[in-house]
Amino acid sequence: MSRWAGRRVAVWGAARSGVAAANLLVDLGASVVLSDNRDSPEVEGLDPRVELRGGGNVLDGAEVLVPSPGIRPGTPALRAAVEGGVRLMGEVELAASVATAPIVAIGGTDGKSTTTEMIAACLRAAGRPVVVAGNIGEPLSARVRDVGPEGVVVAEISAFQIWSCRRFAPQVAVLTNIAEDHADYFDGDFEAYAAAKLRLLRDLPPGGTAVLRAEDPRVGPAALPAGVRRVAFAIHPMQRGFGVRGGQLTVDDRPLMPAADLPVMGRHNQANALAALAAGRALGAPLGSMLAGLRGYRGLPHRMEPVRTWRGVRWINDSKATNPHAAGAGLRALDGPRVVIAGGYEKGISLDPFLSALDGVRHLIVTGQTAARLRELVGARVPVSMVGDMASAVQRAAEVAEAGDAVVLSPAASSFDAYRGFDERGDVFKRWVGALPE
Ligand code: UMA
Repeated sequence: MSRWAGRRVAVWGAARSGVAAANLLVDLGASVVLSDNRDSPEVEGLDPRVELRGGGNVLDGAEVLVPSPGIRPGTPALRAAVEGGVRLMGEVELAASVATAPIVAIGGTDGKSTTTEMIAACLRAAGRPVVVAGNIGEPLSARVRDVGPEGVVVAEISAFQIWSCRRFAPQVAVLTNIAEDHADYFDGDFEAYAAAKLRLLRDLPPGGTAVLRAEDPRVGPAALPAGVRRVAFAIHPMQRGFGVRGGQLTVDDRPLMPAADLPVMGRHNQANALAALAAGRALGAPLGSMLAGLRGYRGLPHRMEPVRTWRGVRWINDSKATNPHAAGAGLRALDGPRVVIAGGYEKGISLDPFLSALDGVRHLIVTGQTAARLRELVGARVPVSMVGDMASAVQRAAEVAEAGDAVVLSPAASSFDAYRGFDERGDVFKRWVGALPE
């Protein structure tokens, strides 16, 4: 009998994660109440055995509480529930507890989704059945049982998903870096955010592997549990682990393939590819097959995505650059003069990693909540235009760009000031770029 049989569980947040967790729990025999702050939550695909409540989050006698990632650790109702003795369980922890395939978990601030997709490409090229889930899109609880022990679950894990886990033990954990982001979610406490990121390593089992970005001052030297293998990667020469020397991706300083063979641009993507190779090797995939997988990798939408060449100007959509660090990495991946469209939701974090990547930029167009702050900080270094929306931003970029330039949507901010998510923002950008008259 399942350990959930007859147990009462509350799931908070009736969006994708909450619905998937509730469905999995009733399947395992639990009695589940799913609740949401919205008065009448509209949910799709909910198992009829789940009790759905609107107008606030409830426990209703539950001994375990599964909060959605969108619910912050400081939420008063959640604090009160924990103080009252309820046991917290993360949605990804619940999912992992029923997995029969090994899990590779990808965390860190930047490059998670691309690394996740690259790992999947490497493993598929090696003939392994793969499920990709987690923060990248479909909740882990919805997909974790779609693959058996011969396959691999490749899970992108955000800080929002991991803080609520008591135990989350993937076979392989990858940490890309830890940079400033999401200060608002953790009540302005960067150390709490960094700790949530490092939390991914805490429960690795003996025989498990941690794949760690060597250049990152927190990630490189991170403490590991006993018996866990440490594999380093970096975009500089590495005697041990995965590195780059003389334009070649290397393992233990032996050349593997020219970095230029990667179909996606930028040094940050070299780092993502090295992490993917390290993770795949830890799961037994042969390097040769994985290199073929990387050569065939086509990249994700909204990440330095080429949109159109218009009158000799290349338009690039990097809407996924939702923090200054990711935006800076994308801009550094380009050569030559360019026009940048930036701005978005104000998270109150330092914009320096973005500002330091503006060398050689011909014109900066700012919009959204962070527009005024960006304009003030840039000062006289780069000509700046301030505009009200994406349509005007694309229009202004078309006026100032010259043949040979690249125009990049590089927000350096989340999209929530004007859009439902980075994908909607990127789609709106692409639509306006597509509408520019020949
Ligand atoms: N709600 C309550 N009580 C509260 C607060 C919110 O009931 O106190 C309700 C809201 O009314 C809403 C629901 O909770 O109905 C929100 O749930 P959610 O925001 O967790 O939404 P999901 O659809 O479950 O999406 C989550 C992730 N969302 C967040 O982390 C904010 C998705 O990541 C993830 O893809 C999905 O699970 C599947 O795993 C998105 C994201 O923005 C892409 N992630 C951040 C990022 O990448 O930067 C971390």
